[in-house]
Amino acid sequence: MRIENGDLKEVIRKVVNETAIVDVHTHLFNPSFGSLLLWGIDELLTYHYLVAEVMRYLTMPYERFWELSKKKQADVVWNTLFVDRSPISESTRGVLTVLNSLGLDVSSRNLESYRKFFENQEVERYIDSVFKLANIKYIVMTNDPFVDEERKVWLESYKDDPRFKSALRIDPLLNKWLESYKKLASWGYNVGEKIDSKTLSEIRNFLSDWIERMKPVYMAASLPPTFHVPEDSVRSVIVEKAILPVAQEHDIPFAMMIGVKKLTNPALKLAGDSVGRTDMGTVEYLCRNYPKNKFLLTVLSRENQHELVVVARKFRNLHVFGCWWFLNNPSIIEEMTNERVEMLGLSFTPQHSDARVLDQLIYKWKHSKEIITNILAKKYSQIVDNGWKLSEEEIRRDVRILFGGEFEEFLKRKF
Ligand code: HDL
Ligand code: ZN
Repeated sequence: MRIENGDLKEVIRKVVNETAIVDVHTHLFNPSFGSLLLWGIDELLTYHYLVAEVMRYLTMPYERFWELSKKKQADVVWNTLFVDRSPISESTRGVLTVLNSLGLDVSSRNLESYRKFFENQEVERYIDSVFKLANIKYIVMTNDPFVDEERKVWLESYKDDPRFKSALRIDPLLNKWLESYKKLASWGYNVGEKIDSKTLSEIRNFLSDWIERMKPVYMAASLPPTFHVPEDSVRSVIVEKAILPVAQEHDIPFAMMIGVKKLTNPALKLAGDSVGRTDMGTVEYLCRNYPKNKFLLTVLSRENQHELVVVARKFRNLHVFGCWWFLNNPSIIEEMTNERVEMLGLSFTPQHSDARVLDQLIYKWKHSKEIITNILAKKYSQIVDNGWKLSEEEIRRDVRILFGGEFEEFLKRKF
């Protein structure tokens, strides 16, 4: 059915809302991980984004906040950011979007009534209703074998859930080698501090063992702005001599998440990380010198985004995804998604939720889908104005591509 310009935006909005989403990066866990899966109002209110925001108004020592119970921390956030001031930041607005989407009375501002609602939820059924509300096909978890509590589940009680695919996360291997090699040794890998051929071969065995166990969609690491390859560093050698050969052998991408300045303010804990601009020359070097490897990439600094898109145009083994973390705000999502469509067409994945709390899937996707709808409406109307005839089916095809289709095609491609 041909669409006239007048109906275009409504058709796009409908298609965007009806297209099931592949969420390529989250910190959610399937039910077999128990309490590692966070959900409910007190987790929403104590999300580290909101902790950073609430601390700006408080003089209490950071330690005192951390000593409070989760519920008391949530009370402080609610009173400071929602009652004493209007919740117009992206993360506070997000909490309201969740409550409203769940059919709760946001105008009541009655935190206890919201708590009652969540207390009455049963986690498995609640997962179903959140996935349905957000229209999620499946999410990709962040699975770190260096986290004791998580490793225990993988080794003893993991149960597969097709809605929760895994990603092997290896930050400690790359960023904390002096601690990690001791852990690898304690797990029976014959590694030493020195990165010699024996240690590299054992690191490859460690990665292969966990790939066999987790069946991950990709291997991932968050990396500092100073991430450089090649360089005379442990990290650079492990990337080139262990991660890339194993990734190619198992035909999975290496997902680089670059630009995090860890613990700029350590007292804020998870909320204490900051951002720095990175040198995209490393990405060019890796994509050029490892043409048979596949790379997923998201970069944290807004100042890197234009060059990120240009680099993606140069390398078909590079797939760009998401508006990550400090970029996941309407004003920047709009800028980034426009330049990505303008230079990459549909060959990228515009968004991931990065959800740490299950219910965040609802708001992170609702907010982004509004922006993506507006951008697509503008881009399609420009070609319709040139006489291009467009059908609803073609829009449905294109949105499927953006919401995970191209990502899945990229995973299948052999270079
Ligand atoms: O390293 C990452 O995956 C980041 O997303 C961090 O987890 C960060 O704390 C975060 O949650 N950002 O949204
Ligand atoms: Zn993340």
